[in-house]
Amino acid sequence: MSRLVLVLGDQLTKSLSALREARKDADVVVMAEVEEEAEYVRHHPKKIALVFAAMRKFAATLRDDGWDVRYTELDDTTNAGSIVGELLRRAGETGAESVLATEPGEWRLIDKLRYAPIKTEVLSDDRFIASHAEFERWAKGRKALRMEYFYREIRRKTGLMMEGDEPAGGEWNFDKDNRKPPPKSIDHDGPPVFEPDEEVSAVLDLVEARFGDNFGDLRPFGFATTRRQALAVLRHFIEHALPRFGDYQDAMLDDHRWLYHAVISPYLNLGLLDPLEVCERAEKAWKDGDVPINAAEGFIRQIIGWREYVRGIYFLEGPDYPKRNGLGHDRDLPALYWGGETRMRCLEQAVRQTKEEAYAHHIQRLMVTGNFALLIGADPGQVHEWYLEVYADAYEWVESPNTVGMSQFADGGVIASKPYVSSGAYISRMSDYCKSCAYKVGDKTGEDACPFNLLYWHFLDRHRDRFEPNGRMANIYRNWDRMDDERKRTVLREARAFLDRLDAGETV
Ligand code: FAD
Ligand code: DLZ
Ligand code: SF4
Repeated sequence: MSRLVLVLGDQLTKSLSALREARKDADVVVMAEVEEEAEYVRHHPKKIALVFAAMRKFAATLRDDGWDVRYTELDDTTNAGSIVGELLRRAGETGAESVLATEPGEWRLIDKLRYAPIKTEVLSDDRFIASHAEFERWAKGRKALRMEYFYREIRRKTGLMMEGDEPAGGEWNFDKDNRKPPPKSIDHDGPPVFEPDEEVSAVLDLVEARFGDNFGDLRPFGFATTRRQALAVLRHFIEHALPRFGDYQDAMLDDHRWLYHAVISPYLNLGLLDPLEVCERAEKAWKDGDVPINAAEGFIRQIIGWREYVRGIYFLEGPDYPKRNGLGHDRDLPALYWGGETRMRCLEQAVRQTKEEAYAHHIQRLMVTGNFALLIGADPGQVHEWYLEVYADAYEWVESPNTVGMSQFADGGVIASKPYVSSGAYISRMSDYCKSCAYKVGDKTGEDACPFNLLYWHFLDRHRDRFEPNGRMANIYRNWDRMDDERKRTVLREARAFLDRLDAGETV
């Protein structure tokens, strides 16, 4: 009896556990573009186009390999509209009585498969370095689940950048050499751009017709849509950008949106690139003497450290995680997040880039859009939905720990030991945004004062009970207490006035 082998839109890997387990001569692969996945949030049109185009091309390579692939396009008249609906329809068509699947990256879909009215075997997704069991073992009994210690375990497990039992270069982490302010000039133009071929163009037309009203520009579209193209992006990054990746990891520049970042997260998360192969190539570049140790280690840590760690947290913490609201924040996310007018240059830049590219780098996400949302007390559920919608690399397993945990502190400190908040000084140090802003980053109060300067203290003051006992924040509260009372009152009054203007829908 044949089985159906489900391959989801972010499972585009030939060595996927379900494909490894299946029999080419007997089983039938099911892939489907469905409304339920395309509409559970209002995804950026570029993200939908990337997923559909990559799915279509992956299906073709499976057919070339001899698989019987039943592929449903979104506009097919027989499309059942959901993954489970499509499985049932294909079961009727083929006579298959069971489904073989690889665990989806989201509780929502895991539940749908669990309760599907057809026998379904779900295999673990071993495209990650740490299994759920390994992460649980590591987490068990620990007071705090800090990424750094998990990362060291994974270094030992993979042997990446290790010399015997010791970390290469004598240190686990070279961040002290990273995070320099922006350089005067950038000698890298960003990732390769792929002109849409006939197949990609057909997807773009479909997405324009069906999702053209979602936030974000569909064209120009230059993402890689095949493994071969994704590998070209990786090669280009390792050769041209990795050597300077560490140095300028946190920098932000008006005229250089890519800086020295890899822009490979969309491909890693779709399954077109494998995390271990990516790290091995970076390690080789360091061993060959082409890349300094701080760059190679810093890059590898993002992937085997942060990426694996946030996935571990998502599955460890359970389905309620994205709904947490540890600080009780409830302000609506302002219109500027969807391109509404703002005088704040840093936010305007981060949102414009997001709209055009479905991409912003980590510090733009964390210290500009995330920092502002946290300071104004935005509802973390809305913030979570925004991040899930607007980035091409956004899937709940990776997006929600970064947003709800790292950025909004809404998980009560599972991920972050203190909230990622800053005044304008940090943004000014790490970017050139403030130079062309209507506000003055040097002004702490007054009409032109940078809103981050006001909101920073307002946030700390209103959450004093929660954060004062945190030893890592004691100095900050001491600084606040040292300010004279009149100045403190002015800061808080002006911050409140700013929030009132925001709530009234005025341009800020
Ligand atoms: P680089 O800076 O070149 O880093 C290399 C790789 O490391 C990335 O491709 C990515 O796979 C991995 N990586 C780096 N940081 C993280 C991290 N914190 N968590 C997981 N992987 C990481 N990343 C996503 O893949 N999907 C998301 O939906 C997502 N949402 C985020 C939301 C917020 C609020 C924040 C602060 C971060 C989020 N990140 C997310 C993490 C990070 O911003 C992106 O992985 C990174 O910007 C991708 O661009 P890049 O490939 O150029 O990364
Ligand atoms: C993101 C996405 C979109 C937009 N569309 C589809 C789709 O039509 N069919 C599909 O199989 N997968 C899609 N995906 C990816 C899924 O939403 C993803 O598998 C889950 O969110 C779990 O990570
Ligand atoms: Fe952003 Fe403030 Fe700088 Fe303007 S002055 S760009 S609002 S940090």
